[in-house]
Amino acid sequence: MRVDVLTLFPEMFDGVFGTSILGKAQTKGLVSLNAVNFRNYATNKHNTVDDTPYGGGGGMVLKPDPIFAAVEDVLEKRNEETTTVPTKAPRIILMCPQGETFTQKKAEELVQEDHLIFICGHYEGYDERIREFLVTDELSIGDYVLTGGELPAMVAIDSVVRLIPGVLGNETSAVTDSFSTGLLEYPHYTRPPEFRGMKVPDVLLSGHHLNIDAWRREQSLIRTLERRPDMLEAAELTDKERIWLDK
Ligand code: 6GU
Repeated sequence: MRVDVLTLFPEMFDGVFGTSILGKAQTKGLVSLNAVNFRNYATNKHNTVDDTPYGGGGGMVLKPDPIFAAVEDVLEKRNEETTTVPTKAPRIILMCPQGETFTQKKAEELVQEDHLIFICGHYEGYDERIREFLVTDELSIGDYVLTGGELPAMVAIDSVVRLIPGVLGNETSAVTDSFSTGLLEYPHYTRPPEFRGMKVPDVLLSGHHLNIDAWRREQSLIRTLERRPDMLEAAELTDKERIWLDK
């Protein structure tokens, strides 16, 4: 997969793209992550990328031409670097508070793609022609306001890239973690069996794997009921489990 991020602050991505699991994923050749400064595509002599809105009113609006030019250049570069014939059109994703809320389901959809292009702004608005004629998706990460789309883009990229096969060392962890099962995770323990009088539940030390699986499932159900009852409706539960939860 290839991921390009259009931003005025490409240096914000240095740490995230170069470190830990995302850095390793690139070294392994599983993903290519690039941050592009779209100010380099400004067409006026002061390199401005925003302007006052037609019709008046406050705030500045991101101009369409630098964004379109940056996307076109990214596509040209991709075609030069790709030896195989490019097949799939990229997903062009505008990060904005008005977008669809990003979820695990959206991450699972985006990991199927070959090429993602994220657009991050710091402005009151984007020229509507960017939305109408360029982007395929508009994403927000939740109902709170941030100063720009960079942190939200990093959140989305991290959650998509970790789903690429081979990126996580332990392939079962992406399948069993919260949200993929539709339930919150059960409690985890490691050595020592007793720490300052606080004990690990006996069942986990028993070596009885059927009992351990049953305990973990029950703990997941209890935790989800207590913390996120809204998730239970969509979760895959047996009839017995639904009756047990209704009690
Ligand atoms: Cl994508 N952008 C901004 N500025 N704020 C946000 C957001 C995006 N998602 C949640 N808050």
